[in-house]
Amino acid sequence: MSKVAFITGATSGFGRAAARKFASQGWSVVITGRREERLQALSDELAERSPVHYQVLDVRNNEEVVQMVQSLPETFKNITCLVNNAGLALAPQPSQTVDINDWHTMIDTNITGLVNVTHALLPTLIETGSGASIINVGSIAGQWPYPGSHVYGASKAFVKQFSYNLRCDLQGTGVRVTDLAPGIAETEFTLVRTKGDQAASDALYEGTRALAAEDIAETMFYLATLPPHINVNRMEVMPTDQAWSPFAIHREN
Ligand code: NDP
Ligand code: 8X3
Repeated sequence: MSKVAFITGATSGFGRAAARKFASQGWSVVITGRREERLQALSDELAERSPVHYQVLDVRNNEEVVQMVQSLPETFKNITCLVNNAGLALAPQPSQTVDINDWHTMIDTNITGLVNVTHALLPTLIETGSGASIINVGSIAGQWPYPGSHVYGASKAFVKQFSYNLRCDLQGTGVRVTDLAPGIAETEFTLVRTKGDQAASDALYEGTRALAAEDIAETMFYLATLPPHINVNRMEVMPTDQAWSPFAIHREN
């Protein structure tokens, strides 16, 4: 029987590219997200190559998550790789000007959603044991501060520490955990962050070579298929065109 990857946020960006990558390598894939028509289209595309199961899922809703995991079809129940990818940034403005609801949405999705799915899938991952992996999509924003990152970066710092802490508890089970932390990547991420400002999204990616969703999908597949005794704790991946800036100094006048 083929290995099964369970991917959250598979309707776009990294998640969709990951579904394509795993399916192309003969894995069965469980694809989830909130936009059903996109799941249906991806499912139709992938079904030609590999077994696929799709389910509309809002990761923020723990009841929905538990129910979905419990009702997985028999051939998709034994998960080898969880790609905890669903997430978003909102409100790239200074903290003092943001709508509190945007902060709550990021916490509910990037933190609560990620722990909901992890908790529901831990039993099957532990049952799989050696070779199983959890790939938590963090961000460079979880490591490096920048203006307008506020709760987004903090939520990704949570992903990093949660990943490390999970490793401690899972020692001896064979289940690996990685905090995969990408830098700038061209997906729908900035469109979501700016609430639909296509010009702002285009401007961000213009004239530089950002990571593509497929680059991160390759990395995910690499992590999931390393020999079972290897655990990459954290992998930070930036495009060559991205680096750090000097500290900002405020001056009077
Ligand atoms: P996209 O906006 O292209 O994809 C985000 C995915 O998350 C979509 O499939 C969306 O599906 C899903 N999602 C959002 N909210 C929910 C929810 N409540 N329940 C279920 N699914 C949800 O962005 P990316 O592919 O770039 O982002 C994927 C991950 O990568 C995120 O965690 C992001 O923080 C992280 N990241 C992105 C970087 C970048 O520069 N692009 C860099 C570093 C990290 P739907 O709307 O259908 O529910
Ligand atoms: C997304 C990458 O640099 O916009 O996590 O924070 S960045």
